Amino acid sequence: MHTKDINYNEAQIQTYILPDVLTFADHIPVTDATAWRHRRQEILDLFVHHVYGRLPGRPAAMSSAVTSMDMAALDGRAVRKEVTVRFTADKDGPQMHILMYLPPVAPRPVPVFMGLNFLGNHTLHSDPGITLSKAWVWGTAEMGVENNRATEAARGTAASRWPVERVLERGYALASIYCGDLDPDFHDGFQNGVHTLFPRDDTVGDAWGTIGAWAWGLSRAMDYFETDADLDAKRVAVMGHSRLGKTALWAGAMDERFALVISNNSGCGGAALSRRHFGETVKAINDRFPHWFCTNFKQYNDNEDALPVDQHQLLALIAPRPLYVASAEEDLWSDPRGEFLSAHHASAVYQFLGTEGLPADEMPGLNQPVMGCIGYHIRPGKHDVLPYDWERFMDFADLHL
Ligand code: GTR
Repeated sequence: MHTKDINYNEAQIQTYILPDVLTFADHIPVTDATAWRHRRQEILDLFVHHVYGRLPGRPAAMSSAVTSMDMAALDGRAVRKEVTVRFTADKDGPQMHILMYLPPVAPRPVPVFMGLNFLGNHTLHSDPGITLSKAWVWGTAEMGVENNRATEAARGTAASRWPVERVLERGYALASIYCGDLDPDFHDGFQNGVHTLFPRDDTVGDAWGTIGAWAWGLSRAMDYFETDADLDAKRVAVMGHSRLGKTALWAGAMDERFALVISNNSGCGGAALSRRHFGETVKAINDRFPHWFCTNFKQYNDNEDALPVDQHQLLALIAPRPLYVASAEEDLWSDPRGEFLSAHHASAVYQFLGTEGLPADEMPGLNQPVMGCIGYHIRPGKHDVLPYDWERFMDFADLHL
C-alpha cells in the first residue's frame, strides 16, 4: 500500500498552482455574492463531473417508519429511536436504518450530530437494544463478523469512536447509519446498494460511485430529519471519519441543508490538497478503491495538475456555513498539512462572504484548536476518532449552532 511512489517528505513536494477559488474558469474574477453563487455552481459541476459523479434525486416512493423506540435507554440517559427509510414501495427493497439517541430532557427540537458508520449501527454502543444489522459487512471473527454478517459479539466494537453519552450530555442528539445499507464497500460493478434503484450508464465517466451513494444517503437522512419534530433539521452537523469524512464533505458541499460540516482525517479525496502529492495520491486511492469515485477521476492518476479543481474548493462550497477539519499527527497517509492548507485556502471564500474563515495562517501546534467560521485542529496520535476530536467538534458546534 505504501509504495515507493508515496512521498512523505515536505521538501520533495513539487511546486504547484491551485485553481483560484474566486476566479471563474474563463478567468473572470468573482466580484460579489451573486457572482459567487454562479462560481459555486461551476465548482460543484466540476466536482460532479471529474471527481464524485452525478447523483440522482430523492425517489418518489421513499417512506420512513419508526421501528423501535425506548424512552429510557442507557439506564435512562437516552431516548433511543430507530427509523427505517425505504427507497421504494417494496418493503424488502433498498433501505437504510437510522439509529438515533436523543437527550431525554433537552428542549425539542434538538440539534443533531449525524454520521455514517463503517460496520453497522450496533457497533456504536454495547446497548443491547440496537437492532443488529443484517446487511453485508466486512470484518473478522474477532470483530464479531462471520461470513460477512454481524453477530452479537460485534456490539459496541466501534464505541470508542462514538461517545454517545457525552454527546447527549452536551445537549445534542446523535444519529448514525451503516454506510453499507447504502452501498457495501467493495467493487461489484454497482450491482447492489442504492445504485440498483436508478438506471446506470457506464459509458459516462461521471456515473456515481460509492462515495456518491453514501453522500446521497446522508441527504435522504436529512429528508427524514425534516419530518421528525424532535430533531432540529436546521441544526444538523454532518460528521465523518476518513472515507466517511470525504463523504461528509461531499454531502455538505452539495446539500446546503447541512448547517455544519466536520471532516475527521478525511485525507485524499477529502480535505487534503491533491496537488501536494503527499501521502495517499489520486492514483493510490483509485487503484485500491476503484468504486469510490467516478471513472473520470482516474484520468488524474499521477496527473493531479490537470485536475480542474482541488480540494480547497470542495471546502469552499460549504461557505459560509461552519466547517471543521481535524487531523492526526501520525496520520501522514491523510496529509495533515494538506488538510490544513486546504482549509486555509478555502478561507478566502469565507472572508469574501463576510465571515471569519480560518483564524490561522500557520498550522497550529498539537492540541491547539483554532475556531473561526472554519475550525481546525491536529492532535497527537493515529488515524482514528478520539474523545478529544469529539469534544472539539462539540465546542465548535456550541459556537455556531
Ligand atoms: C484508507 C484509504 C484512505 C481512508 C481510509 C479509511 O485505506 O486509503 O483514503 O479512506 O482507508 O477510510 O479508513
